Amino acid sequence: MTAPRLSSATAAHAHALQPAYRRDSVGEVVVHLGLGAFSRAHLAVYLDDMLAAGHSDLGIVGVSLRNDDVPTALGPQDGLYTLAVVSSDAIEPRIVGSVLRVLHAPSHAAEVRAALAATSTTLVTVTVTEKGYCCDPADRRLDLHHPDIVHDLAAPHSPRSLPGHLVLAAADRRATGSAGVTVLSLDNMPSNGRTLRAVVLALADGSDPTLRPWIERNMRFPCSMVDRIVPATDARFRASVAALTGVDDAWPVRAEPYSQWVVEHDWATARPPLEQVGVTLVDDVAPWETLKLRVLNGMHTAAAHYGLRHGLDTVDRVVADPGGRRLLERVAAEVTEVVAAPEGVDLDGYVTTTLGRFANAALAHRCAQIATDTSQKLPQRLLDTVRARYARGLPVDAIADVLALWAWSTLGRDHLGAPRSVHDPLAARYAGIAALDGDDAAALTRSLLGLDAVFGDLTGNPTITASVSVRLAALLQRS
Ligand code: CS2
Repeated sequence: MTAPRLSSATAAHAHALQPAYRRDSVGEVVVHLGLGAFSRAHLAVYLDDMLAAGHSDLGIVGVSLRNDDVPTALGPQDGLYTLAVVSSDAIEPRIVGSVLRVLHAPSHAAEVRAALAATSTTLVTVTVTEKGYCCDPADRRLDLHHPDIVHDLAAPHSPRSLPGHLVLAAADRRATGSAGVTVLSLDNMPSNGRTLRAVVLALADGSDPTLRPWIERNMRFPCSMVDRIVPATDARFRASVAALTGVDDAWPVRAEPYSQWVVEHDWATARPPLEQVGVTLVDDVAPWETLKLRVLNGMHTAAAHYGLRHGLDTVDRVVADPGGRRLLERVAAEVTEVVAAPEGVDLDGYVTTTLGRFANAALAHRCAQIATDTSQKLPQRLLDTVRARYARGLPVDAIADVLALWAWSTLGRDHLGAPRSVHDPLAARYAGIAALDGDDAAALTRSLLGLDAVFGDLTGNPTITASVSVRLAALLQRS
């Protein structure tokens, strides 16, 4: 017999932890933009815990800005989905109920606009990944030539971009006298809130300059640091969740047991007591985010490209490989030498815990997933450490190895030399560079490290270029 599809009617039959509250008495107060797996395994779970703790005013309207695959999967399930927390010895399924409604922005434009403008909406949360901010990764300023920004400047009432939706929300809220709103980014970028505020203000200046003072007065953009490893869902995992719970979920998500969220105090309205569900509230998130981006995400990007080069498809396999583990430890050492630990954090312990999390084989976290969009990730994950080291006259060795591995990855080959697709906003640039420079390591390195949107003030830096070139030559020789 096939398992029944998950929905409000069937959820109670699932062999899984159930929402510990009545969903029909929960109010829609949060609009979440970008309903990917990460937000469903992180934000929505913290809010599910808040709802269970009796804070019934934190229901989520989930919005997918581009693809309709999540709304298509979760719509018939009344927004319900299964989170499976996986470790080497256990898999713990839980039905998450905090997402009350699921919308696809291009096909539900009026509903999305209404939800963002509603007085009852006091919190807008965001996970759209780095490229959704429509800025150059190096300087994080709004790219006015970005096709979605060009579109949104011309047609501000039918936005496509994240900043476009927020500028329209500001205009609508000003027009209707709606109260202020907190816009909380959960994306893996430095100063994510400040970056978001800057792109929203820059777009507003281009479409309706009178909005700026309203936004400055009524919208707050606290920064936050998020941490939980959430690999993409595949068909096998979906089948194993159905077998375990007895209910078919079109898009369950899996995550490691570890979860962390550090959020700044600066809210437009009364802040819900998130500390009750394990959120750390701080005045300044910077030390937390710097540590996490440079150590954890830096090692992740290193693992991803090492894995691609050596035919190791998942992060746990890289950690189990002596050369892979050594590279990650060397990267961590280069970072921790020049990073300040947040109060109460022991750097060595942080690195050890992180490597232990990477070793979780039950996650099957694919290197190819982490290597996606590396051009958007390099500045904050690795290049800021290069800058910090150069500023102190320290050399860069392990990170040069990683940059060489990334340079090799841009060629779009697998470890056996077969073609491999590269998923990155700069994929076409990479292909152009490869076509021109062939396998000439020095020329390739010059071209790739000449990408100023990525390398900023390190563009063409002779020291790092020389280090990477030598290493890339060795990688190409062994191809
Ligand atoms: C990963 C992150 O895909 C990636 O780039 O490095 O998504 C990572 O799993 C999270 O930041 C962990 O908190």
